[in-house]
Amino acid sequence: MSSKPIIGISGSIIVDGSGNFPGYKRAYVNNDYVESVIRAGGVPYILPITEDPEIIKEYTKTIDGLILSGGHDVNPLLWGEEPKKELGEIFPKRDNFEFLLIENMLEEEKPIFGICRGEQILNVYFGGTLYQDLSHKKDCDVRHNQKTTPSLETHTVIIEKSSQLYKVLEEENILVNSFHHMAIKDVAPGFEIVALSKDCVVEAVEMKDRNIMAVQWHPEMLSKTNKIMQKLFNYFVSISSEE
Ligand SMILES: [Mn+2]
Repeated sequence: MSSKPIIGISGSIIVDGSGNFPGYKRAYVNNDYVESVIRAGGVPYILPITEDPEIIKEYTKTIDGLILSGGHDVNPLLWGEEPKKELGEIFPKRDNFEFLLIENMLEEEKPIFGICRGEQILNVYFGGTLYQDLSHKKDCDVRHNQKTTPSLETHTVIIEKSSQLYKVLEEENILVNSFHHMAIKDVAPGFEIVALSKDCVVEAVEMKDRNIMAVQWHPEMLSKTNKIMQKLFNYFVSISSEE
């Protein structure tokens, strides 16, 4: 292994709305993921979407750790629910890609860090369910889709003191940004809920024996100015280099 661990970041596809190639598909990740990994001493690799199992196997052999990035809603058919009216845009090809990535990372026994959609897809992969929209959750009255300024912390998260997350952040109460309308409903077997918002939305889970952690907010959008959030990437890069 190289001296700097290679961190794969699951990619997405954006359709170019303007310029010379309107309607053209581009493979991408938000650059904040790239910068957070570099600041942590890792080498970021963007993993373009494919459903070819051979290519995905090569991805996971090459990388030392995987970040599952944010994005589309997860297809509710994956946990046996019909789509409800409030469901946002889904991208089943990406769900399939990320399921295969997770499966191969588990085989390789390498760490995974899920962010936002990344937390949701991990929970569904391991047999949990999601709220298709937070309006379906009783007593949910915190704004979890803040609409503005990605780098602004808007709601409180309370962290379980016995968790790995607490060891990493060394804080019991943190402020996070929030750009989600889905959230974990039934947590998957093997996952521990380690952080909640004040209206009891699951904000972080972990599976310690498998080096999997996931958060519902977007630390990569905060980490440039917020030292606590950068610690998540520093920790993840450090465990990715341990094998
Ligand atoms: Mn939230």
